[in-house]
Amino acid sequence: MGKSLAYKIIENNLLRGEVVPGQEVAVRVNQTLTQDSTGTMVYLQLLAMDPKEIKTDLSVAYIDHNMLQAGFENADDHEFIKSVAARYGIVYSKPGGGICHQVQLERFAKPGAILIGSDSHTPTCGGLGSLAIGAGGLDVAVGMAKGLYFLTVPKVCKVNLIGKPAPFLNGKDIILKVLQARSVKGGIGFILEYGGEALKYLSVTDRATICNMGAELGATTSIFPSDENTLVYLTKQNRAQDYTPMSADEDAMYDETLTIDLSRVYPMVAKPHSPDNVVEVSEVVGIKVDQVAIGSCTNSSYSDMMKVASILKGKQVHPDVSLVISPGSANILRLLSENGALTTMINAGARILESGCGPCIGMGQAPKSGAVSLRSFNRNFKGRSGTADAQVYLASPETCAYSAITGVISDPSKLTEDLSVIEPITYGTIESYFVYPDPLKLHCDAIMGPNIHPFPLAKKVEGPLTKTVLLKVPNNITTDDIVPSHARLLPYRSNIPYLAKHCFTTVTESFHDDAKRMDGGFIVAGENYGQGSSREHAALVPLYLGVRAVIAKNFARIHRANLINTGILPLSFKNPLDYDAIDQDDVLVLDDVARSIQEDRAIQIKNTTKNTVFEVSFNGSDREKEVLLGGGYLNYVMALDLGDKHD
Ligand code: MIC
Ligand code: SF4
Repeated sequence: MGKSLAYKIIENNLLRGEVVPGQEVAVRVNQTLTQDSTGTMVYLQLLAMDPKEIKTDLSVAYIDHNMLQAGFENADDHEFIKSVAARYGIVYSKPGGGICHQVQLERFAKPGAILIGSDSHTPTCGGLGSLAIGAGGLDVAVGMAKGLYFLTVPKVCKVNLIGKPAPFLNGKDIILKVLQARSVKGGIGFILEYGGEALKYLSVTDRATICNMGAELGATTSIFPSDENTLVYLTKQNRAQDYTPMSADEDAMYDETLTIDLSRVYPMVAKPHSPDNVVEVSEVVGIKVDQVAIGSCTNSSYSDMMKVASILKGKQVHPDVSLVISPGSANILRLLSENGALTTMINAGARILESGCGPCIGMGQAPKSGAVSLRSFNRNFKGRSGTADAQVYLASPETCAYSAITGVISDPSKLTEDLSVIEPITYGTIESYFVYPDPLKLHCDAIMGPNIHPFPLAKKVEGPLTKTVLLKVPNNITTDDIVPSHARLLPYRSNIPYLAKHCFTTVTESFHDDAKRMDGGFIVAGENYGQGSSREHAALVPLYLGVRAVIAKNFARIHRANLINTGILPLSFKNPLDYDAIDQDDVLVLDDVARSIQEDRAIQIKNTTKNTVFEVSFNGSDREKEVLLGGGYLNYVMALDLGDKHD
């Protein structure tokens, strides 16, 4: 029986286990990437393991998130990451070089390779056929130190693309259409594998946009086969030698199929405050916009920027709109400056930002109070822009650029300009933002400025546990809710006590004080708890505040792994209706918890406030049980015997 592309890549890199959905396997990690806001933790953990050398073919440490240097903190983080990169032979991408996913796509990603990144949008490189997976920081540190990654084998959904897309259509419209069909929970437990007769119409960068926002569906990753379009892209990046044609077998079996007719997809927009709150742009045309932001790892490619320039050519940004543009990499910025597109943007009145995440993670450009901000980004969670009451809409760069001129949300299918982009024969490269490993610096010391603090250590799961429900939250709580991120907080990603003061502040102001007063406790949650970012701070901060278990209807994949890695129990209701019968401040007793986990039994929970009993389960692999019972992943991994399959 034929195999999907995703399963072929897993099998090619299999170290342990069987490729059966729901089973945990260990795979060889070919490449890793980190970015700076998760990177400080990753590299503190790598230092704790202190391997002689890294085991990947290539690891890259990007600086792209914490670019504002309002104080010494971010610069300290950059220096720390740079020094650890030198110590272990990791490529360092300096601030200004570009957004990790865009640069990885341009310079390093390879068809068929397994890439693990400490950022939830790592799947972007699925656009050229890598199996690229977002993971918690410790998983990425282990990927570098031990060359392996543990993965619960997902099911595979084939997304069958048919029909010819209209010229105004962007990969963004296609993935928003998928989000509309499947919701932010719709990809959980799946890899989305794209195929079908319409593949030929999609460039690698459109494919990358689609894979990028697969993260918003909760999918483990998304992947496209590598074909002629991939070869064209790699050739233009001067690395045709990295091309390998890879695809699913003709008779591949899939667990599900979703067909999308691209000839019937129109410009789409996600309304506040969730990426799946999607409608056609035509339904919201005319809403006044205050800010337009174009860029991010979703839509900052050369062709996206060129389409924006075509729309802005000879026009002026509306007087009531602030337009900010951040090209995805220094190389794209260079190309735009050489071919005059940058001049076009400046003439139109755009504010040009350096190549980085910028406003996407609230690193500057917070909109005014109550503003409507239209963004070509991937997340519009409440408050993420840095302005609590801003209304953030997500759309394609074409929709954004057109709306920036008109001052209201506008439908790019009405544009008369020719938006086709003539790509250069070669994109060329810039080496100046990379610091490559230097044999003389291997084993050098890490430079730890005062902003670098140690991380809290996981606790062993022991019972019985008697604690209070500190907080009860609804479905789809994001890691942005658990540990908010914006210009005022991002500089403290290596200062867990500081971040703890802001834990859950989008939900309640009192979580930190309640947790301290009650010496920790439990969190009760609905579905898809911990969706969004990969930040393991959303587990480390609750760990620091004494949270011992999260009892939820179900969990987002990366966050669940982060909870286990830090020794916090992710427990699922046996009967989801029991969620309704618990309130904040109830006291719960978890009996015999360690033994129940060991023996795969349901865990009995007594609600002593309500005088009721209900059951939860852990549902984890043997390894995950060992990690929890042994005091976290770092302990586990330090004692790991790699066996003879791993060289
Ligand atoms: C995001 O887009 O939410 C981030 C910021 O890139 C995060 C990583 C982080 O929190 O540092 C992500 O997507 O994983
Ligand atoms: Fe950066 Fe935004 Fe992409 Fe996250 S989603 S990596 S913050 S550009």
